[in-house]
Amino acid sequence: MTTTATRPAHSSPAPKRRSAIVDYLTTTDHKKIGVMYLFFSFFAFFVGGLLALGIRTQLAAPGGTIIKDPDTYNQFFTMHATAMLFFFIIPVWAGWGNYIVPLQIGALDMAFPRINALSFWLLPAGFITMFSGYLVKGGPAQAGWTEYPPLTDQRFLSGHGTDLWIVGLILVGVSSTLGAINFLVTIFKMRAPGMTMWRMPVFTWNILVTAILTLLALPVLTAALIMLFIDRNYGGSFFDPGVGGNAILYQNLFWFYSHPAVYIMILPAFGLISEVLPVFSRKPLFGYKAFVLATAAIGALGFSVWAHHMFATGQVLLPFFALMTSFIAVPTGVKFFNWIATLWQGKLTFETPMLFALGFLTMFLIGGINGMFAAQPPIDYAIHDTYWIVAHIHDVLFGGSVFGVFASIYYWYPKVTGRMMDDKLGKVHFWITFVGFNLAFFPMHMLGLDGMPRRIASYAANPQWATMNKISTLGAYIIGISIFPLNVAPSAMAMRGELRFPSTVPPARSSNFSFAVTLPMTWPSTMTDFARISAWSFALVPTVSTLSGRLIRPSTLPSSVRSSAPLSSPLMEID
Ligand code: HEM
Ligand SMILES: [Cu+2]
Repeated sequence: MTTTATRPAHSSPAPKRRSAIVDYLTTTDHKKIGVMYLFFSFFAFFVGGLLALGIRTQLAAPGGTIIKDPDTYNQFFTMHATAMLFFFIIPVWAGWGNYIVPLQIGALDMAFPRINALSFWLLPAGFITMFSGYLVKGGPAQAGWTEYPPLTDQRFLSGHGTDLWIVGLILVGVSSTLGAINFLVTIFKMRAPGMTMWRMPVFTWNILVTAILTLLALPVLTAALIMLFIDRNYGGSFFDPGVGGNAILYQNLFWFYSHPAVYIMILPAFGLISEVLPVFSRKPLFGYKAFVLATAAIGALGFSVWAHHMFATGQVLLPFFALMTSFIAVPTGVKFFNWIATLWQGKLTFETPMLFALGFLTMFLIGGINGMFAAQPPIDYAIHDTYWIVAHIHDVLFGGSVFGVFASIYYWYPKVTGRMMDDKLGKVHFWITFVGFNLAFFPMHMLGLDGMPRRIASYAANPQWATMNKISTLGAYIIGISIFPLNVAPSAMAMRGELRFPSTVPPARSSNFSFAVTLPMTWPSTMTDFARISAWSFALVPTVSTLSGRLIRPSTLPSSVRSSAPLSSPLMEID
């Protein structure tokens, strides 16, 4: 690497006294932008969660309970999935990527800080656009998060909710594209001297592959959305077979993005889990290179399997897409071996991030296996559009991505705030979530096998369906309750005001360079301290010399680290 730019000590601007709000609204600092992404995505998680509880309440008993009009139900599951996928899971990882990647590679900030701020602000804009559908005649989008034509044809959905959904998603797409470019340039061009590609932490690697997927796949979705918009509003006929169009074309375009998008949602979680397991096993990650290559392989193969979502259309080459889908299990299996071998004979401790990481391993495994069933066309013909698919989606997205998100919150909270989250409450949070999750989603396998279709607002009085649905709804409420300890933990800690530096907390055992820099972004008690946080993370560009136990010249560390971590040797070793 030839990045040699150093920052003259005097260039740090004299801190102006600004209110924290103004500071955040105008910031281009990757850490603050990262924090805003996190807050925004948890807000969307909350909205999506409320809609989920509405869905589950409705399905608690045959015939439906609260929603009288099926259109309202359709809007619920459409906006639930939309909030969860596009405004929670994808942005939450962009948030951590923003915060963590520059720190992990020793970059001063993201490559294009202002574009970075724009990427963030496009998200609330997209959210408001889509959800303003609730204010227009006919309500918001309601044809499912896939918005397939002909369901979305003007003849069936003439209100503007669908159009607002399309425009909102295009805004989100612009946000993701700009974000991906920013990550790529930052990672390729701004690594500290000595931070070769093969020394990059695994989380950064996963963000890199995610960014490549985004950049290659997203234009196809954008094209499909624009075509759909033209069909609906300007008399286009791309997808209308009645006038020479092709409805299946939309599905091809949609899934050409949306299958890779499932890796956009899960790869960062893979990266995070690979940071957490070594720390709480006291061992380095087993097979770093194999892990990175498997990530790349998943990314590449991810482009050849989109049509497994379309088996039942009868319009795709079944053996090819079934085979390619089964191939993806191979690099995914490699990762599982990496993780298990990392745990093997380690000195395991079970703090909250580790519990969520182990929850991830077990639940994502189930999601991988029930996905393999769906990948076999003869089986898929039977379970397509049943609750089996809903079980599968949630096993991978909730049991996988969301468990990863929770692990990341407990793991990196001290990095962001300088404080630990309450581990006892964290454990309570984990166990309630784990039990609620399995109650909510496991019965859906049985419902699916028993033929209960997804996307229905009510069902006939079938005793077995009724029982399974009751259990599932109970589980959903337990998940809802489990969120409380998570909310209580930060405030409880803030009140106790216990400030611990990363050198005394588990993350410091990470081989990870980012923990060499303390930047407690303390809040809420000391909101005004924001102004005092320097604009850039590193006082000088650090030098990195090995993969694990990275050696960093102490003179380059901020004084807060130097004073809190006694240095016995001229070089500080982090392992
Ligand atoms: C509180 C936890 C959750 C519960 C109880 C829940 C419940 C449900 C239910 C019952 C459906 C099926 C609706 C239907 O087909 O009629 C559904 C659909 C869906 N959910 Fe969730 N969900 C939860 C969390 C999540 C999360 C965290 C994600 C993603 C990160 C997610 C993504 C989806 C998707 C993509 C669909 C498919 C919607 C469609 O068929 O168009 N859900 N959810
Ligand atoms: Cu797929």
